[in-house]
Amino acid sequence: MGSSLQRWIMHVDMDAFYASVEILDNPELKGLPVIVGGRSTRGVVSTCSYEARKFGVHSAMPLFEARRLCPHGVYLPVRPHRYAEMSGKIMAIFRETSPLVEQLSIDEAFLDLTGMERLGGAETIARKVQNRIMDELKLSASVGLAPNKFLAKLASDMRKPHGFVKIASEEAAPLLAPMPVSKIFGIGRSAEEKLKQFGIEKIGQLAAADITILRKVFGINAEQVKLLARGLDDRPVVNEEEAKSIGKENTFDRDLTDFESCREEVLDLCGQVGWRLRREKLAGHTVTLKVKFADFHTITRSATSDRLIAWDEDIFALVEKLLQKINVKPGVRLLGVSVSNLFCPEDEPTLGFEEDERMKKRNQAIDALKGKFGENIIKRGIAEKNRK
Ligand code: TTP
Ligand code: MG
Repeated sequence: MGSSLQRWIMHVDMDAFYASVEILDNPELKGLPVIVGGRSTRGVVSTCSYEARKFGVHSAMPLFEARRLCPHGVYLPVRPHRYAEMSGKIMAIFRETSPLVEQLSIDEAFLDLTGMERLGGAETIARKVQNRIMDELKLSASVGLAPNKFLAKLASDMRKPHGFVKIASEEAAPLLAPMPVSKIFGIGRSAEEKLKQFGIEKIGQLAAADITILRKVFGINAEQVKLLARGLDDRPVVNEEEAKSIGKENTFDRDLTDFESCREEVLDLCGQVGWRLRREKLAGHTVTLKVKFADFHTITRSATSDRLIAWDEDIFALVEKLLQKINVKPGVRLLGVSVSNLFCPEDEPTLGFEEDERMKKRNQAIDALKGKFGENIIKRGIAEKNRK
């Protein structure tokens, strides 16, 4: 990998984050199955305590199903501001620890701990971070420490809750070999199925696979996937500039009161944001939907994806979900869509698979037209029919 300095990357992911914050604020709930969801989440579980997981309850499960599996659980509505507040305190500890912190979502981040030997070395520092979160914030985090991002994230997930897993370079290949290929982020259902047709189900088989076979499944990303399968990943930890985002918003002449017209406007905005992103050769991990209501009350809702997002369809898929959770009946005056957590895709493997290829072609065709005739030449999808 060129560099002589051994890299140490730490990945921290909070345990049952929303539920843990609820228990922090209501200590009498400690040890009980606590399920958080509802109100602004359209009846699905956001997360639940590990006690509730024993009953089979998990994130994104409909609440009625959770109630069936765990009728004696404590059901609480989400309190996004409170979680964001605690998230800020956690991130502050990270930023005191390392100058290189990359926040991935509300409850997880990478910290680059390379070259901190004089401060006691990576493991000492990583344990100190985990202890500080417990001592100062009374919250439990799981930690992975490894020579790269891929392994660090894998490690933090291995002994949840309150795990601490360190993976050394030489341990990576034997550890990965028996794992299913789906453990590699970016390998979804369809790629998994294709690999299976070639008899590849375990990461070890992927690491040893013929590159021409992998090209059939992963296209230009085949080499990258093969490196990941061998436990190699040289993506840097990137300080995200929170202020940096690309977005577009639209104020309407008349307030929108039905979901369908909001959806159309949002689709149009996604097309504009996607075009701007691609023009700047950027892609992002986080999409944000901003809604200003008739009474000027404004809310923002964000979703973060492991994958880099730059195609209109990907942006829209996430934003549409966010929109579905919002009651637009009171009247929507303004809608905005933005993408943040930006990177140059070349810096990161966007494991684009076959369904992405069609999307890519479609987006590129639109981009070519917009580049030639200006941004307003095309409105995306359903928005087209209602415009002159
Ligand atoms: P996660 O880190 O995926 O889950 P978690 O922290 O609750 O539990 P774990 O110990 O397995 O890490 O997500 C962080 C928070 O994001 C979670 O507490 C609630 C929210 N969330 C949702 O609202 N919906 C979802 O589908 C998921 C996965 C998370
Ligand atoms: Mg978590």
